[in-house]
Amino acid sequence: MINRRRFLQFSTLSLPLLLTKKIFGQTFEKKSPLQAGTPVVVSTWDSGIRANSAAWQVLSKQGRSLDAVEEAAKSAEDEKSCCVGLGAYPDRDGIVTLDASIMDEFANCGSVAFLQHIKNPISVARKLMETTPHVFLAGEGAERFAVQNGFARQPEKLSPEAEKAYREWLKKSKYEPVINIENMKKNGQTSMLAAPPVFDDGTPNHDTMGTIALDAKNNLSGACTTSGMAFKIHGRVGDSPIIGAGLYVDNEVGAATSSGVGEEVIRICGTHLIIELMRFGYTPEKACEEAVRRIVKRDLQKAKAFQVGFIALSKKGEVGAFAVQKKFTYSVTNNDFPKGKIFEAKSYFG
Ligand code: SD4
Repeated sequence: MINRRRFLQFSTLSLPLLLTKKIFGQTFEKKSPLQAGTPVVVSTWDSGIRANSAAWQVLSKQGRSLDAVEEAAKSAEDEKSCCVGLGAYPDRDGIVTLDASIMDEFANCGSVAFLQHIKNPISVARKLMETTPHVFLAGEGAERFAVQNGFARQPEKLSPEAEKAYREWLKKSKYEPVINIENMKKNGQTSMLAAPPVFDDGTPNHDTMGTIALDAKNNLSGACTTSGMAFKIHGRVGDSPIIGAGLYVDNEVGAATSSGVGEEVIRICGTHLIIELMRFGYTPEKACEEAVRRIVKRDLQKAKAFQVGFIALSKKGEVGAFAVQKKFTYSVTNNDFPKGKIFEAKSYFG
């Protein structure tokens, strides 16, 4: 529902007419900003505003985008949430397994998947990228690599919130991915698996954190970190640690990342597709839209019941996003909005 129109100065270059709307009690820009300039950081979801602020500490001091996106991901991993880090919801066996990936301006990349007991998977991914010839480690080998490189092995223990959600899930043991899990209750919806937007102690919740950034030297990087789909089959890996699916960066073109049902993103090599479309002239938003259309086209009926959202950033500092369903939000922080600003992506349905 559009409730007002106004001009918004997003950059020194453009004064686009933007439509705003109110959801979850907050005002979101409905149309993507066209030009966010340099430096800029963009993260998935409204909770991305906190990840962005960690990244902005680096970017605002002329720091490197790679350091910025790692800080953003770490800040999400350190917070309590349903969907990132060791406090997140477990798989169907009650075990938390984590996926993360990182990519820099030289197309160096590092990923870890199905990693247990380690607090900051994103830093393990970076370590792998910077100190070995490999790009992807999984499971026990990834854990061993982390410990050998000084990462502390944490005890296996669910957070109280995850324990509660898991016990609830065990009553039916049904795999039921939830659209916009982070924002469900804000939206008046309920589900057995709905994560609270705010935990009992006041900590705000958040979903998978994908972050892309362009630094003052005009270099792009990206990071993505998640516990994957709650109550997944033990060993399941989603799109987030797969380069070209949940994250892709090409320093000549742009960077993109995703959130939502990873299987759908993997099938179309989502973020690689977006970057290739941008290479041939699509704006970030149009490229994200085309990726969403490919997903939806494969199975229209099925697509009505899941969410996938993409965000993309061009080498010129243009920002765009698109999602299958409504209410996919993302956060942008730049010199115009040093405290960050939340936008709602356009979507295929709604
Ligand atoms: C996955 N894409 O593991 C992740 C999960 C996610 O919102 O983004 N949830 O498939």
